[in-house]
Amino acid sequence: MSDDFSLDDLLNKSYDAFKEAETNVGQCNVLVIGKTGVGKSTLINCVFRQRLAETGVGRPVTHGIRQYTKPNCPIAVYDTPGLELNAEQIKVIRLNVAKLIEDQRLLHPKEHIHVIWYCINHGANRIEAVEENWLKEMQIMDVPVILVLTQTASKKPSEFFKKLEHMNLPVSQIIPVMAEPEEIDEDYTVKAHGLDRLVDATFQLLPEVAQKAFVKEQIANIALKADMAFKYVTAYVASSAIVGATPVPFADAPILVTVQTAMIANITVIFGLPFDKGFISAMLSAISGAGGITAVGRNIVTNLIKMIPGAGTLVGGAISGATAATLTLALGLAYIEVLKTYMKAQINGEPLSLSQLTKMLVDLYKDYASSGRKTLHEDKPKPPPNQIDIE
Ligand SMILES: Nc1nc2c(ncn2[C@@H]2O[C@H](COP(=O)(O)OP(=O)(O)OP(=O)(O)O)[C@@H](O)[C@H]2O)c(=O)[nH]1
Ligand SMILES: [Mg+2]
Repeated sequence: MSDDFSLDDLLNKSYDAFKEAETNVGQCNVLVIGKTGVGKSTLINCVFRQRLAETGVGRPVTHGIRQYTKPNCPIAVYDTPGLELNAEQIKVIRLNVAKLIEDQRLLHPKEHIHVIWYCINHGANRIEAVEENWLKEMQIMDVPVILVLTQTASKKPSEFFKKLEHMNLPVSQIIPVMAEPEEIDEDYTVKAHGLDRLVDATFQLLPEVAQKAFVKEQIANIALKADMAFKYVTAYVASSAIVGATPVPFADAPILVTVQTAMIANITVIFGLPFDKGFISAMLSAISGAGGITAVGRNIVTNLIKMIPGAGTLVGGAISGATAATLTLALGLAYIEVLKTYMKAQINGEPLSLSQLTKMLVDLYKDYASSGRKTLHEDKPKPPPNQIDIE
């Protein structure tokens, strides 16, 4: 019989699992290039949670290139602030960008420049020859480039966008965005758009070493976080089923809780949330059906089983593989849904109390466990692509 955990044990375990998950996120390096004023800083700040570019002037790497990082943040953004398109300056920066890419390539794959966002202001309505040449030069450097059309008012493909598409530029994709809402006048505001697509497209281009760090730190595409977290849940469900393949004596239920703890920790990290003792305690209390008790581990499993109608009680004092898998899947899916709601509320500045969140977790868990549903809830359908979002 394995020892059971107290709430404190479980909190410590959760903390360790969280730290472990954090050390496995890798590192992602994004290089943002574009003429001064196109909106590079605005873009960086809107995509990444830590407001990287806003936190000061960054560290000059070489002439014309600055690096933005934060402690414990697995993202580094390189920016070319104040870039004018005069021949002299372009020449220097082009050389320095090429050198940066080559130098980093000599290091561990974690340190490579993984993707370039080349920004052009949509309003400029043209691409200059010097920029076109630069893009061609970048092709040789073998780093994927996304052409970002910044400050694009309309979601409808514009003439400029179509023209760029026809130019067959050496870029992976051309993505129009409006990073921040733009007030046209007191009655009209253009909504932000396109960042979720930019994040999706970037993710597809990243090597594995950079993917998790990128998904974790960006806040422009919550569905991408949920999708990645879901893949982890699937893996944990498989290991719960193995734990339960020979039915788990109920006394060993804490083993199942250990698997679930690691799963919850990984989901939390993918959502880019810090380890919050109050939040985790509240969630644990909610699913164990009580607070401040000693044998929490077993209580959690008993309670998780009790919440599945029909699963009834433990057959012969053991948990079957199927039940173990059901518990873990329902818990993982419910937790992802809670974090999705929580992040969206945070981004929109809507208050959401701890008790609302814990109630949501319990309700979703019951719903998942009893319905046998095995997928996440869809986000509300996107508006048709050609709709202009002026409100
Ligand atoms: N509303 C709105 N304004 C934007 C957007 N992008 C840029 N701007 C505005 O354009 C101006 C320049 O944007 P920055 O992000 O500072 O441009 P930058 O490319 O970082 O410029 P440098 O640092 O000089 O190279 C700012 O006043 C921004 O508010 C956007 O998506 N929406
Ligand atoms: Mg800037």
